Amino acid sequence: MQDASRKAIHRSEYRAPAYRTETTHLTFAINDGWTEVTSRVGIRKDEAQDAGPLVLNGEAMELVSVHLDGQELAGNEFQVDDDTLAILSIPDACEVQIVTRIKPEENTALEGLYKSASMYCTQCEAEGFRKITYYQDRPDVLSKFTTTIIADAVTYPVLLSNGNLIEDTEDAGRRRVTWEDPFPKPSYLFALVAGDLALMADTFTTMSGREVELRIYSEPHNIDQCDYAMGALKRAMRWDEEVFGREYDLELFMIVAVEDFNMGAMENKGLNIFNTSCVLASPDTATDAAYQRVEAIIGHEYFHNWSGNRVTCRDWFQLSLKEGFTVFRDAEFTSDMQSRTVKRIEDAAFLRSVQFAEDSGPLAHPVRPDSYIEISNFYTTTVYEKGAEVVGMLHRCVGAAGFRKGSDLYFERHDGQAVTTEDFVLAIEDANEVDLGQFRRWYEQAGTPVVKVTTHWHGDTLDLELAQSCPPTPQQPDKQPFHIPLELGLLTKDGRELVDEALQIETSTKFERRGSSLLVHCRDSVQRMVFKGLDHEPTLSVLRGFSAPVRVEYSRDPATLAFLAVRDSDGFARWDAMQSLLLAEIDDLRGGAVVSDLVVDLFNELLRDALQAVNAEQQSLLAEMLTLPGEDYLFEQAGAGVDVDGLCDARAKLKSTLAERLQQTWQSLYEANSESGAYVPDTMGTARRGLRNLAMSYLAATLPADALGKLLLSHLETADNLTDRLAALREVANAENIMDRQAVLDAFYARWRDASLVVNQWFTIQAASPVNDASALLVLEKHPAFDSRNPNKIRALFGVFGSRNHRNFHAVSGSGYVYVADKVIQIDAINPQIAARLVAPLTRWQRYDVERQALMKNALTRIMELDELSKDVYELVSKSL
Ligand code: B3K
Ligand code: ZN
Repeated sequence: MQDASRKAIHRSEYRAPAYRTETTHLTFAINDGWTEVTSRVGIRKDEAQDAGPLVLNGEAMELVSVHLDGQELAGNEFQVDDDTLAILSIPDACEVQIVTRIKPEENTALEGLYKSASMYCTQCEAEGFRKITYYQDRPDVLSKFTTTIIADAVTYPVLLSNGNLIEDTEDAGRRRVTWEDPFPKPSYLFALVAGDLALMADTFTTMSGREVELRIYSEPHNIDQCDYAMGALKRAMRWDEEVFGREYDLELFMIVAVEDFNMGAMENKGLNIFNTSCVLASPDTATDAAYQRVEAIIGHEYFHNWSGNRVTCRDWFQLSLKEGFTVFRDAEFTSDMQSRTVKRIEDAAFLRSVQFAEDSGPLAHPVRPDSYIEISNFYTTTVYEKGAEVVGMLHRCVGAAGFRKGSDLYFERHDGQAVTTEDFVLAIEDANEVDLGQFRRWYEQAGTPVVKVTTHWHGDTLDLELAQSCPPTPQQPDKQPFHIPLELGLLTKDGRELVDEALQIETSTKFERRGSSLLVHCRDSVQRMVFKGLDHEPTLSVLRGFSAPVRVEYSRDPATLAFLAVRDSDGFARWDAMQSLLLAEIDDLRGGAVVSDLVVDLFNELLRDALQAVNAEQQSLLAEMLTLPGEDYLFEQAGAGVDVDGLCDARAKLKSTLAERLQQTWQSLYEANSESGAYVPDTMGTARRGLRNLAMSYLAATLPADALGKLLLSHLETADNLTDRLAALREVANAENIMDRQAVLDAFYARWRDASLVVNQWFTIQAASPVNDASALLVLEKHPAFDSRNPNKIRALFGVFGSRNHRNFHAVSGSGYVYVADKVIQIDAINPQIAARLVAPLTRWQRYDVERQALMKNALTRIMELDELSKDVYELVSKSL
């Protein structure tokens, strides 16, 4: 790898393209072992630009010929290097034809055109199209595509591309089809699929009465697992009409499920391609969480048709323009389909444990990054999830109706354009006549802001001070104050919401009433509010609804937190109070304390509520509240010098004590939720299984080995769905002392060996088990079902070990770090994007003790010293060392 290709690209260097590619005609002749690609493009000079040569991007292919307006170019009329082809002299308007040959069968990076099982498919975002043909592979070049595919008619009866089918013929055993996409699009939205696929078809009538044909394709043995996705697609299409006024725009919408895929799914125009794990679902192969994920991702990719495809990104620094907005849209969709409160809790928990860690480490970057070496590394939780929080704050600031006005204006103004996050903010601003000047810092400044809350009670008055700060991040030592919308409430000791009553407030801070809360616009480093005329000191509830992606520093005694956990009217705030209480408790346990009666009593009270709860909303909220904070969140919260074993031990101690002291009640909860009819992945069934499996996991923390073995076996054997089976299998895998542990795991594999997605879960559970260290992983990776070329399998074993098996990844011997570094090196030679994902846990070395730091740095240095290192892994490792 030469240093040249490791050069950073800067946002400030953006220049509009000097040439437009107005039309693109592609012909793919697919043969065994090689594919010939003919690209015929209509090029026009942009008069406003200073045009030099026409520089096309292209990598890793054989160039056959170049024609300009029908004349073949001689070798001295163009220049080719490792990643470009430049045509030196170009008329103002012309047609360029380029013939290249590629080898999809040898493409293990799964970018461009590649083969997955028996089918050909593509992945072009962000820069995969340049592995198909020489092209202006950048998102601000929008072109109308016509695509012809020629392949063996028997082996590849299904030939798909974007848009509408306009030609379908057969000659001498070769099938030839042509697709035409009427909407101009950038190359990253191009897609092609060729295979022998089964089809599930349906229709959808749009809000204006047009009938759209819906098709989901998969390998034949999976087609009976596509009906849930089809239902979700129809719900998403209707929801986008109702909530955002967005109607689908082609006559056909297709989804194809593929086994080998680097991420979840891809929103190619009219032809979404999905990882099987994000589209297939049946009671035996998908958990409740997987059903929810299928619905969310089907929605996400569908919503991109407007937020991403009709209006796209000017350059890749604007990635959050489409991703942050679309994650916000899919979260709203899920909130409307499932439980809004639980979705908010799940999203906040994920952000806090994963994005906060990213934002406080060496790879921290703004939602709109300033530079990158490899753009694939910037498909991050900051760009996606924090980006969605930023859009959510805009929504909160202008309200639902104002936000809709803003998004309508955005889509109307920019339909068919490639734009920036600034254009998005401007549309919200213009539609609502608000000043979002300071708000824009959320796009510019990295790091998680801290809001320090101080209260002071005197006489009949509560003084409140909110002070914000933001720690330094790479290249950004000093931060300006953010515009933080902070939602708060005040509770009387009998649980009344004071905002509902006549409350005297003195402040120069802008705020507004929102239901039982105040929405306070914190814009200065310090904000003060004074609440007067109170007859006793109220309890302050801050960050209701997780109204901003910030850390709150506010020390409260356990009794106050317990009160909020039970009495707050905001479900998120109840859960959040519980989290704060449990974090403090775990910290005390680490220091040698015993579990407090207050926590045991609170659990007892919530357990009783869970036993009496009648609706799914209450049950699922209580299940969240009764779940202990995850180890990754404990590590993230611990700051520097994480005490890995101390935290894991303290958490385990808390769990076993709560299990033991409340064993009867857990048992009752288990039994009360055991009666159920046939499996339905609805909110009621999901909530009941959630409570029952939670109860089982607490029981597992206290039952003696033989009783536990019996419980788990019966749970496993009587289950009629994967959620329950995996809940039991996880406890089996985590239990060191169950006699037939290995036999149960083997039997599970033998039963489900043909269901690839279930086998992935079987690997995942073992890779995450605290019983399994790196040596156990070495055995697992030799299992015949493991495939080191399949991203789902790589994630299930290597990814999960590094990100979820904290005790063994961080083993003091260093064996976990050595193992993960070995895997990064192995996978980097096959698939750099996936290797870069695996290396992430090692890049956080600064957070651990000195001994572990040295071991982690050794592992990183060993990777860095490789001769052949992808720029994906190079960028992450070099930035973190
Ligand atoms: N836009 C794709 C992600 C592409 C990732 C490229 N490395 C899926 C999505 O976010 O919808
Ligand atoms: Zn997306």
